[in-house]
Amino acid sequence: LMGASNESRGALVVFEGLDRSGKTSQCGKLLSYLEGMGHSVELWRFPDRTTSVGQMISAYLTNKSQLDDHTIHLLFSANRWEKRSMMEAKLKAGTTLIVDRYSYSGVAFSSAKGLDFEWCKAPENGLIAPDLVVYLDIPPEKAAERGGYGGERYEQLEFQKKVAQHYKLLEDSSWKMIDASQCIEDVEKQVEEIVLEHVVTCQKGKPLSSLWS
Ligand code: DGP
Ligand code: NA
Ligand code: NA
Repeated sequence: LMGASNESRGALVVFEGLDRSGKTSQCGKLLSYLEGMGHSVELWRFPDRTTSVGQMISAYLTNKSQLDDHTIHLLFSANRWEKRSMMEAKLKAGTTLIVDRYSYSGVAFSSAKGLDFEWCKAPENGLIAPDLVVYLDIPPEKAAERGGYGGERYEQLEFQKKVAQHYKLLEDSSWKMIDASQCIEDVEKQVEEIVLEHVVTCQKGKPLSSLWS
């Protein structure tokens, strides 16, 4: 990418929220919306279970393996690091990335288990900072009512309540909170409005920055 212009880069748009907050469907809707407007856009997700690190994470989440809390934390982080250079290349080439979960999940879920908050943040240091974090805000009880959880390791109401508390400690100026207990169409409209502004700002040459900025 040497010599590539910083103009007209893609935006890094991250979705965060509790399990069953609607992230995955809203990411899909946003992808179609931006594609329909003629933007170059891709949908990514973390954990990316397709890599070898991702397969270890998947085995852990489905309770097929047991790992020390610190160990799994570092694997989730490694899974983001192994995609970092591709992420930078895509953004610099003008592709907007919609990312279903990122470092905020990493910190919120692990610190909810009792790991030290700053220790949890440290391995994320230097990953690309999102231009926008869309937080789909939903009371844990309401998320739990939505068609039930899938039975993975973290999908339990009491734990999700702790995750919600730790997420709130991570909110900064890049975050937009959306009331995700609204109907799916209202959430979709709000997401579209918020994201459009950011895509345009990045196309005007806003430089990339790093976590935790
Ligand atoms: P998902 O595929 O989005 O349903 O995520 C799987 C589960 O893993 C979900 O309960 C959230 C959790 N999770 C996602 N990213 C991280 C992370 O970086 N660290 C930890 N500890 N948990 C994560
Ligand atoms: Na899940
Ligand atoms: Na999801």
